[in-house]
Amino acid sequence: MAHIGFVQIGYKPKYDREIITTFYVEPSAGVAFNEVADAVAGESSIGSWTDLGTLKKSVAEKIQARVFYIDVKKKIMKIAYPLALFELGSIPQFLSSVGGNIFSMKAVKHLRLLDVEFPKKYIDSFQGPAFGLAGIRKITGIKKRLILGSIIKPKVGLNPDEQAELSYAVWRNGIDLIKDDENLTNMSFNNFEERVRKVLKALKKVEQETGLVKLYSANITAPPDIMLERAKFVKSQGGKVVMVDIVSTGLDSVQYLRKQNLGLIIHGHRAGHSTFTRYEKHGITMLVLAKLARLAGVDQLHTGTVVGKMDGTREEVLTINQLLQEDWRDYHALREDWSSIKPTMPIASGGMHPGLLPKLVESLGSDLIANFGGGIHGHVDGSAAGARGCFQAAEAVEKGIPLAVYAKDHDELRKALIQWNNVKYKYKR
Ligand code: CAP
Ligand code: MG
Repeated sequence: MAHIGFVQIGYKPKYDREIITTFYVEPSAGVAFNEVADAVAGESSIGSWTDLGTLKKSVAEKIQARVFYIDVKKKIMKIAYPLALFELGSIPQFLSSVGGNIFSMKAVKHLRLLDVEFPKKYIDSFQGPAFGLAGIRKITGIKKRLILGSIIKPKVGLNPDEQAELSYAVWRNGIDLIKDDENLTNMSFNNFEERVRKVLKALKKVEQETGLVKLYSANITAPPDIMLERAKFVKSQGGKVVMVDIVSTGLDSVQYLRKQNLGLIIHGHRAGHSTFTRYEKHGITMLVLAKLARLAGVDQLHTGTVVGKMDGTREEVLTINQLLQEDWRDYHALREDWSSIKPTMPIASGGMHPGLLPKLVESLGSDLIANFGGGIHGHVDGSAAGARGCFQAAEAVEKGIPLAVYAKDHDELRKALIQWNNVKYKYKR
């Protein structure tokens, strides 16, 4: 019976033929690091808890996973998985192996998939975004500046007429993109089709009046058959964007939607990702989720703000948005050159208000969408004024003028700065 050793320190990974993963791992009490490394690499590839008579050594040599790097002090290990272990073009199958049983093993106290690197052949088996960052800029005609978005608030509670009216006001006052909130789908008092029809009618009116291109990201989140019907409906009404809660639906539904080639921008909302990304010692990082979302076909993805209300460190968000480039092999996600796969546009959202814009741009640059919910609809003078306040803040940042100076003759910005002056989000974990 063949004994397969999955720890092979010194093995040279084949970046063109293997998927390379980086894990944080803490063994359970009484388990040695090498032992847990062996168990994780085995369980996520071809091994079991015992040697197998059914596993031929010649086969194992070709397709076994190999732990080729271990840092016991930092609790880090790297594993190389031959491509033969994976079904090309299938995110569910990928997750069933490197995101599967290994997280439940008793030998493992904590395990976290920190990063993954895919070879070209694997990347090429996915469609990726239909439009991506450059495509969105082309559609909107916004060449370089920040794209401004607004989530209509309250999340749920408005009817389609109210939502269309608010959308009109916000678009008319400088906002480029309106989106539904993550939990607004097809509600008893806000029917999906009626909402889409009315909001898109308002959109066309604003476009005619201003000559600008506006976007409406309609939340089509649902079981896949219904989601597809909704996407087709959006298309039939002249819509250009659909939003999917990618964790709630699963990335396979995103892939399915992308495969229909409907010519719609896919907006990825990540609600729920922290159920597995947030705990620093266990789970799968947002970086890995972002890479998978890009493969699946998400054109624009929520990745965090650093300065807003949602969790996410500066380094993490920069890494996902791919602005840290000291070592390309360690820092790549949304914008790395993935041959046929287009870059995904980051969306900064969550607790944003005009006063935070300079810091946001300082940290993350302006090649992204900045979204405001409460920061527009909570403005003392209402949503239209809130939109103007955000637009003025963006103008000031673009011109390099401090907000306090710009606010002197920009009333809505001045009021927003006073209103949210004390909102700092400085909570400690
Ligand atoms: C923001 C938001 C978004 C979060 C998601 C909300 O509204 O609509 O869903 O930004 O977080 O419901 O909180 P506010 P992330 O502007 O009113 O906060 O982008 O980090 O995934
Ligand atoms: Mg939301």
